[in-house]
Amino acid sequence: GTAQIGVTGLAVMGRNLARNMARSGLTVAVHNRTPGRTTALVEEFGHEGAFVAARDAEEFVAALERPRRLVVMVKAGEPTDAVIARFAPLLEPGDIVVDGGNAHFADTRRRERELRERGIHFVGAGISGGEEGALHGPSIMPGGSAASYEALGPLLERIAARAPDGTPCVSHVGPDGAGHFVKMVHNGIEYADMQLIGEAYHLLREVAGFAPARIAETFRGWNAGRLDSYLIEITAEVLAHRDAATGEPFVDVVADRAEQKGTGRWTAQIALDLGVPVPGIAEAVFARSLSGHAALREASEGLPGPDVKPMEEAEAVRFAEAVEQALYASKIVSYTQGFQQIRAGSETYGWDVDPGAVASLWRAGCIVRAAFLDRIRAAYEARPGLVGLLADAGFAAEIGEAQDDWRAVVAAAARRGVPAPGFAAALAYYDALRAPRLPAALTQAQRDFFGAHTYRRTDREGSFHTLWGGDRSEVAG
Ligand code: NBP
Repeated sequence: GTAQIGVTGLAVMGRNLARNMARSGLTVAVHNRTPGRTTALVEEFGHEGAFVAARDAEEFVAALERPRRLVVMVKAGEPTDAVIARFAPLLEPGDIVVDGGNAHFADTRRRERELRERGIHFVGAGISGGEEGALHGPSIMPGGSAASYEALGPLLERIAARAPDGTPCVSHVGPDGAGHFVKMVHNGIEYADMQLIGEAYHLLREVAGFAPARIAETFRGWNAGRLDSYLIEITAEVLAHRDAATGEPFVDVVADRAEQKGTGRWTAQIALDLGVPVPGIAEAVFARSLSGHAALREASEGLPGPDVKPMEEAEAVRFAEAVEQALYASKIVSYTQGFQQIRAGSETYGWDVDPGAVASLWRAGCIVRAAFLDRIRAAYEARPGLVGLLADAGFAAEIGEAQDDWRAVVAAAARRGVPAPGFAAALAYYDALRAPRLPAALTQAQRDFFGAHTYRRTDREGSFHTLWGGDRSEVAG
C-alpha cells in the first residue's frame, strides 16, 4: 500500500478529516460502508490531494502502508464495534486503529484491551471542533499506547489546529481511554461555559434591561479582553442577528428548549462515580433538561416572584461590568472543576495525564478555545503539582478582585427572581473551598446518630461513636 493513513466512515466528520489530511500532503485511503460516499468524496474533492478510493474493507487495508494507520469516523457505539469486527481480522500486529468518534471512554478501554491482545494498537482519539474543525484543524486528544503515538503523532500534528504560538493542538494524552475521557470533560466544560454565558445574557436582559443588540455589543467588548474566546465571539454574532421572517431579534424566535447529545451528561455521571464535585457542569446539564420540561414550566408560570423596578442607565452600566466579573470568576471555577475531574480520572485509571498539556491542546481548534487556556497551561507549567487552579496565585488574585461583584450579581439574580444556577453554584463551590469549617461535621454527627456510622475528631486520631440511644458516652468506633 502507498497511503500513509486511511479514513473509514465518510459522513461530514470523516470526509472533512480526510480532506484535511490530503490537503496537508498525505496520501489518504478513503472508505465508507456505503460506497456512494467514497465516490462522491473523490469526485468533488479529488483535486485537493492524493486520495486512494477503496470499495471494500480488503481494498482499504491493502491500500495502507505498514504499520497501517486507520482512522474510524463512524457513529459512536454499536457501529464502532461493527467496524472493528470487520477490520480486525484483516490487520497485522503493529497496525494502529484510531477511533475519532465520540466514544464513551469505558468502551474505548474495552476495545483497546481486546485489540491489544491481538497486537493491534487502538487509539481512542477525542476530536473537537465540529465539521469546520475537522477540515481546517481540530483539537485532537489521542489516548492509546505511547508507541502508537510515535507512529501517529507526526501525521496528526500536520492536520491539527495550531495555538497562537504555533504549537499543534495534539499530544499524547495518556493510555487507553485517556483521550476520550479528556474529550468528554472538554464537552462538560463546554456545557458549563455555555450555561454561564447564557446566564450573563439573561441577567443583562432582565436585570440591566439591555436589548439583544446592546448585549451583542457588550459581549464584543468582553471578547476584546480576558474573556476572549470562540464561544463569546459567536454569542455576540447570534445576539446581533435578526430573524429574516419577523424582523425580531433571532434569539427571541428560537424556542427556549436546549437539547443535548449526552457528553455533558456523561461528564456529570462519571464525576458522581469518581466522587469529584463538578456542580458547574451538573447545573449546566440540569438547566438544559429543565428547559425541556414544558408542562412543569407552564404549570409554574403564575407562581409569585419579586416586585422589581427597572435599573437606571448608570446602574445598568455598572451592573454589566459586575456581570463580566461574575462570568470570569465562575469560568475559573468551572475550569477548576473540569481539571479536577481529569486529575481524578487520571489517578483512578493510572493515566498520568498532564493537565498543562491538556490546556495547551484546547487553545485552538475546539469549542472551548480561548485566550484563558494559555493562562491555565502556564499555571500548570509553572507548578506541575498544582492542587487546582484556585491554588495558582494569578487566578486567586483575579477571583479575589472579582468576588464582590460576583456576590452582588448572584444576590441581584436572587432578589430579582432571575435564575443563575451556574453563577450561584460556582460561588458556593468557591466559598465551600475557602471555608475553614464546613457543616459536614454536623452531617457526619447525624450519620453517627441514626446509623452508627462513626466520626473522626479534630483533636485526636481514631474513629469514634457516641451512644446516642444510651448515656451518650463516647466509645471507639
Ligand atoms: P455519523 O455519526 O452520522 O455516522 C455516519 C457514518 O457512520 C457513516 O459513514 C455511516 O456509514 C457509518 N456507519 C454507521 Br451509522 N453504522 C455503520 C456500521 N455498522 N458499519 C460501518 N459504518 C457505519 O457521522 P458524523 O456526524 O460524521 O460523525 C462521526 C463521528 O464523529 C461520530 O462518532 C460523532 O459522534 C463524532 N462527531 C464529532 C463531532 C465533533 O465536533 N467532534 C461532530 C460531529 C460528530 P454509511 O454511509 O454506510 O451509512
